[in-house]
Amino acid sequence: MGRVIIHVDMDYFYAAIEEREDPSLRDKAVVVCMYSNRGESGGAVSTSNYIAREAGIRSAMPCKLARSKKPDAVFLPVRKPFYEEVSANIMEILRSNADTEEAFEKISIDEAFLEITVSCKGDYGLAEEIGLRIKQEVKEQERITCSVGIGPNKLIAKMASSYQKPDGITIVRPEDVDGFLKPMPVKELWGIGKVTEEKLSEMGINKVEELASCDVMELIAVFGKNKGMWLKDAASGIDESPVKERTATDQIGRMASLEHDSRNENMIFSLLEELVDDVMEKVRKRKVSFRSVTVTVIFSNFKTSTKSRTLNHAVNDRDILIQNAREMMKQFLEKSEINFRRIGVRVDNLQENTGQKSLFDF
Ligand code: TTP
Ligand code: CA
Repeated sequence: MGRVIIHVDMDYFYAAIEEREDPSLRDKAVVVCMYSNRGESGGAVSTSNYIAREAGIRSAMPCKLARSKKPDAVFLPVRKPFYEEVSANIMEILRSNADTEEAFEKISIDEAFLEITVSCKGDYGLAEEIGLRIKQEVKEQERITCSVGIGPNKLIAKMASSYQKPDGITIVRPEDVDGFLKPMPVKELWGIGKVTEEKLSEMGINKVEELASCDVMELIAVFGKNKGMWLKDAASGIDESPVKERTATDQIGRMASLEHDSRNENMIFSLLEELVDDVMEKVRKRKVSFRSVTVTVIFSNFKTSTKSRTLNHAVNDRDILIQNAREMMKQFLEKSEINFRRIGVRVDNLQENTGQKSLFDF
């Protein structure tokens, strides 16, 4: 049975989060800017929503230029730590849809691969259902949209997810790979940069179809063995690289909904214990320790809040986790009168275990 891989890419991620937080932005052009120490006049565009893109605004463009293209756009500063919280929640939703905990690979703040070969039994109809379910879960739980690509390997899944954006889903079955790839310009192949594109163009190769039929020896002569073979494979839709977690520097987290929206301390703390147990099971399985603990609450009005603590040193101790998580949860309960809808707990700053088991070893 061939593999079935999903790639998920959030739509206009930073700007989408800002729209979610302030619904009055929804029909306006929104530009998220990374300001430099020279203030508003320096700085580049991180991203913008699709209304702003229609005015020609692009990532990495100077904010000043963006402002001249669309003076009535709303310009907001980047809030990276907040976007990272949202990202972590989304990654947990995605990971929970993969075949196993390990069949998951985050590749950036808003993109990940997951393997679903076993869950869909190799059937692309079932795979599409899983893709739609993921889109729905992300929309319901985080209220932002994503685009999904499904294919027989990472290369095809990645390219499929950008085929229909925003809020799209594109399925490329093994028998459709050739038809999908061949008409594309070579620069659309995931992994081909500007320099490679130019070198290929000098060789008279502009379309994927031309690259696929090129003699591999000719490619090796220009690009070297590894790259030459990779180009030939990629153009033929071949990619055997596994979906694999990259490092332990990630985080481990769990979120779940309460039985019903509530501020009942017993109900909240008992769910928190379950989440902590799930997190600890994974911490042990991955043989890591953690240095920060984060608690997230999604309120019944869908507002999301998080609190984090950094510990003196890395531990893998359930008691320390539950104690910190409970304390932060208590602060949420004291501060807010709104019912809780979902809660989450997460550990970050992971380190490989070096032998010590708990705080007592320090
Ligand atoms: P992308 O996935 O490249 O872009 P996007 O999610 O904003 O839009 P799309 O709908 O086309 O996928 O990048 C993800 C986030 O990374 C983006 O929201 C902001 C950030 N980013 C930068 O800060 N600078 C950049 O130059 C780019 C490309 C992205
Ligand atoms: Ca994106």
